Formats: sequence, structure tokens, C-alpha cells
Amino acid sequence: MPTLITVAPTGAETTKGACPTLPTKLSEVVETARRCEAAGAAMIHLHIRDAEHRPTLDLGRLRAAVAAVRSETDLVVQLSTGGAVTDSFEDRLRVLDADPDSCSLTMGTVNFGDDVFANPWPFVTELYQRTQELRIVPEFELFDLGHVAALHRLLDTYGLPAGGKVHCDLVMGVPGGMPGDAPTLVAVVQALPDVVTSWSATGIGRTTLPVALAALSCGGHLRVGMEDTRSFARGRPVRHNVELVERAAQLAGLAQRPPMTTEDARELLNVKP
Ligand code: KMH
Ligand code: ZN
Repeated sequence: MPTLITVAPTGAETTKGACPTLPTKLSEVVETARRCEAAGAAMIHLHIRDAEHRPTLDLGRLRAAVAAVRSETDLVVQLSTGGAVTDSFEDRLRVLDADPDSCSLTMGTVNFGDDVFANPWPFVTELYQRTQELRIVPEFELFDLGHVAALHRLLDTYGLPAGGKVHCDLVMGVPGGMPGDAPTLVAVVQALPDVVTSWSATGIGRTTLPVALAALSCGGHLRVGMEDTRSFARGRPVRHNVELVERAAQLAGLAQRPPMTTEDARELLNVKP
């Protein structure tokens, strides 16, 4: 099975001041998307920024970003509905009106460093039902084993997602969430509902490589990017997201699971044409 590589280039937490190479302008996001596609990425997980480089869920900017990435690449476009920890549920629900191929959907509340990333059950279910109505394929974000239990409950109660495929992403190593190591990854994968058709994993910070290697060896896919790590190696900052995608593609190749094409990714997730 080839490897789906998702690039998460920007996130909502890192400031441009702290990391000037972070793609925050639309032109930088598009340039990043093109280079990462050429290096083996098939999906992009997008957070966008305003003119002052601050995270925003402005619908006009979201629509412009979706359109720009679509016109310049064939990447599957996934918008974050997680946003920043300060974003309202209302704004996070409205993200779907930008009509992405896919959206992230976090399966529960989690401590997030010094903050709380709030995802109460009524919000999760409302967001999920909107994805079903709008035929947007959710990626279920799992920050903890309890989120897997919530995923069982969601699918049992509301049925399968748009397109019928069930794709998850294990977000590991967040301070407050599950640790980013192989035993934890195996425990989560073993607990996934039988209807899950694919899953990827990402390790935050120094857990990036252990998580990627464990995911590949367990049949999973990879998410990499400056949303999740700004360090390529000890003392060596990431200069461009493409470095992380290139390394993921190398690891996938070594595992005899080379990067998946965008066409194959569309089929894997069954996003609408
Ligand atoms: N920025 C985090 C609070 C997602 O994109 O859905 C949430 C996050 C998850 O990044
Ligand atoms: Zn995100």
C-alpha cells in the first residue's frame, strides 16, 4: 500500500515573528503546496492567517485559499476546523462553507500545552452532521485514546461519513494528549473501529520521527509539516516544509511504501469529484 503524505504547513500556534519561514501569506502557502506536491504530498491540511499573520477563520480568506491551492495543485484540500484554541464553535462550523474536499474533526477536548482545545460532544456531532450534509470527507483527529471511544460512539450513532470511507489521524505528543511513541500508537490502532479504512499519524516536536517510523511499520500513513514540528534535527530548524515532505517520502520509500499520488488519495478518501 503506497503512503498518503499529508502536509500541515502552517498551523495556528507558531507566530511569524518566531518563525519567519512559516508560510502565512497566500502566496507562500501556494508555493509550499506546489513544492510539497512535487516532493510526494497528496493532501494539504490548511490553517490560514490574516494580513498580520494571525490565525483567522475568515470565510473569504478560506475560500480564496481553497481556490488558489486547487488552481495550482491537485492536492486534496483539507481545511482545519480546529482553528486556534481561541476560535468560537460558530466560526469553526462555518469553515465548511468554504467547501474543502476534507476537513479535520477532532473527537474530543484535550489539554493543549497551557491551553484547552475544546471539542464538546454537541459540537462534534453538529460538525459531523454538517460534513454529511455537505459531502465533505472528515479526517477524525485523535489526540488521545478516549477520542477513539468517542469515534466508536459517533459512528454508531450517526453512521458513516460522506463517501463511506473512515480516515483518522493520530496526533501524538501534544503536551496534554497521548505520548508520541510506538506502544501508544499500537494501542490506539488496535482500538480503532473496524470500519476505519485508513489512518495517518503525526508526532509533535521530537516525537515526529518515532511516530512516523511506527506508523509506516503498522500500515499507516504520514502527516508532516511545520504545524507539528519546527525542528528538523536537534539544533537544526526546518527551513521549508518541503524538507519534511522529502524526508517522509524517503522513509516511505525505504518501507517499500512510496508516496501515493493525488489521484490515489482521492480514491482512498473518496472525496467528491
Ligand atoms: N490548532 C489546534 C488548537 C485541527 O487542525 O483540526 C487545533 C488543530 C487541530 O490544529
Ligand atoms: Zn491543524
